[in-house]
Amino acid sequence: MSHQDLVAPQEHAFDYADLIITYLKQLGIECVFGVPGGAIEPFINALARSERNGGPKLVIARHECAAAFMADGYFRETGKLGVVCSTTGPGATNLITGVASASVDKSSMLVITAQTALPKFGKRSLQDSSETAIDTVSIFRNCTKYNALVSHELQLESKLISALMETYQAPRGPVHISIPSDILRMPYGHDNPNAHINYLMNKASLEDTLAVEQLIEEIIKVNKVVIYLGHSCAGAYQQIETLAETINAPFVSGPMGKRWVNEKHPLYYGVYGYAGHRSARELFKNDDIELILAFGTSITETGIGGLSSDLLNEKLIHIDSSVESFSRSPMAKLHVCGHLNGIVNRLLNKISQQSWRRTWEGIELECNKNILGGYAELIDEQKCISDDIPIKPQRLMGYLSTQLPEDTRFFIDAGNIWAWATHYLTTSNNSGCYRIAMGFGSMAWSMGAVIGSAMASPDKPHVCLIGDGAWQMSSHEIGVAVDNNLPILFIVLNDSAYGMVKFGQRMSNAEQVGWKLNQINFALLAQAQGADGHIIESPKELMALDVHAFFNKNVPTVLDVRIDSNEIPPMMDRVKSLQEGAVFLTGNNEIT
Ligand SMILES: Cc1ncc(C[n+]2csc(CCOP(=O)(O)OP(=O)(O)O)c2C)c(N)n1
Repeated sequence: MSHQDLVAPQEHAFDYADLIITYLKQLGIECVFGVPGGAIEPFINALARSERNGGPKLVIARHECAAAFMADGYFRETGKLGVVCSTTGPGATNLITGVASASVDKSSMLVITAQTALPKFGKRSLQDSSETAIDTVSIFRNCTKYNALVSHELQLESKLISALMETYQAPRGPVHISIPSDILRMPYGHDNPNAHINYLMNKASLEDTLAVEQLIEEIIKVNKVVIYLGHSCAGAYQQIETLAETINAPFVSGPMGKRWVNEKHPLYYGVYGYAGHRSARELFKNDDIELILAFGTSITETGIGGLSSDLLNEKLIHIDSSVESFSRSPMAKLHVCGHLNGIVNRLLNKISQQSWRRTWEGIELECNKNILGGYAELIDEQKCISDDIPIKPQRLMGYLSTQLPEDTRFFIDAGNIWAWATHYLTTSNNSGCYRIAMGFGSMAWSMGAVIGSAMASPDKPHVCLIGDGAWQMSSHEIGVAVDNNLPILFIVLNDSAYGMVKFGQRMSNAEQVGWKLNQINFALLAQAQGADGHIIESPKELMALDVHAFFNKNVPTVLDVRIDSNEIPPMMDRVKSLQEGAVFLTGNNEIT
């Protein structure tokens, strides 16, 4: 909001909308993302009052779906809570894709939608969203952990607290409360909330101690262990790495777990699953493996779900902080529920007491350093340093892997960039700075998410990698980055196509239809939107960029990179799975 917008209209009694914001303030939330108008206005007014007093402020998105993606990005950066709001009817329905994405990817998010005023329920007022109209509460049911209509003002506080508690507990996910506009503006009666909820930040750490003991017994019996890291390994990597080193266990990750690992660690064999590495696949073909320890995974199609059930049946131990994900691994020999850090620490204590020596002696476990400094085996790795024009996407990944600061926050959109980044983008940062949304797989996720993250940490380098199709779905959101002086670097992989669709159709011998897009000058478009923009046509132009200068500006930059549209991304798994309607992948993503 600008300063003119923040002039106080009149004296105001503390109302229920103010109460919600007081709770958000307790949780240290700085931003609420949304689009104003209609029935949500009492909440928007409360946010204006809050911003004047140094509390959470409104960040205005251009579309509610992007606002939800922003809230997801804010959560991923801060680990706190993403908050998004919308008006009734179309505002709420526009949110759905963003909330569904957060649900599948397990992001903490509070979704506040306005509801029709109580006396107008069912009277077909404009944007009626009550249960006899376009019932927005039912629409959110399948993509939220907690979902409630506040039908009396005295319910609001307890329903809000229930929602906040739910979203902070594993498995994380969005919660929704639908609040009639008349309740939002009702006076609360006093100026302070009834509860202090900071303790919600301390997650409960329940641990299945019996299963942990069994886990220790299983590990004591064997020598050859492989470790797999999934999406939910936040904060546990250092201990898992120490465990791997202590027992000399090679480790792999899923495409989303990649963000928790140091890819330049010699025991790291790369990504298993979508667009993964031959080194990781070969590792699992080793008959001598005795145990697979899978940490923080929901056993998804794009990750370890692709392993043959034989291997999983006999050898899998599934360790996660939520029992919910065990329903995906009925074949496991053991389920261990608890805080990953705590479990690994107990294992390490036990192992050091026994001074174990683990060995893979006699087994070929060859992994050489690749051209980007990692140990995963890359397809055609020379392309990562190719000077060919047009620019090879592999070359762009090589550039990003070697030229950007280690703490760069990468946001990867859906499209071919999923495969390019999964396979080639190589970093040693293991603190979750590589961000991808592969659960729901919505195009344009990265555009909102990078903005939400940069709102939380504007001084950290932020890069969004996105195809030209997804960019056209969401490029208007760049206005939010311009308004907020965010120096985000947007890199558009311009191939004038829905490239993933193009290659998917080709690889599966289907009709070649609907993938062509018109050639657009995205640099010019960016300039028209108040950002900086450049077209990049050769590796030489890429290398000449002063990328650090981009991060020190007060506007975003768009690089319209004209990539070689004939390069085939390593995505054969996805094609096979779509063809077969398979639940699990084959684990073989080589293009044949
Ligand atoms: C919201 C949404 N609509 C459709 C899809 C299906 N889809 C996946 S990738 C893709 C094409 C992406 O094209 P682009 O953004 O240009 O990236 P490219 O694959 O060319 O690199 C489509 C249409 C999707 N994942 N999400």
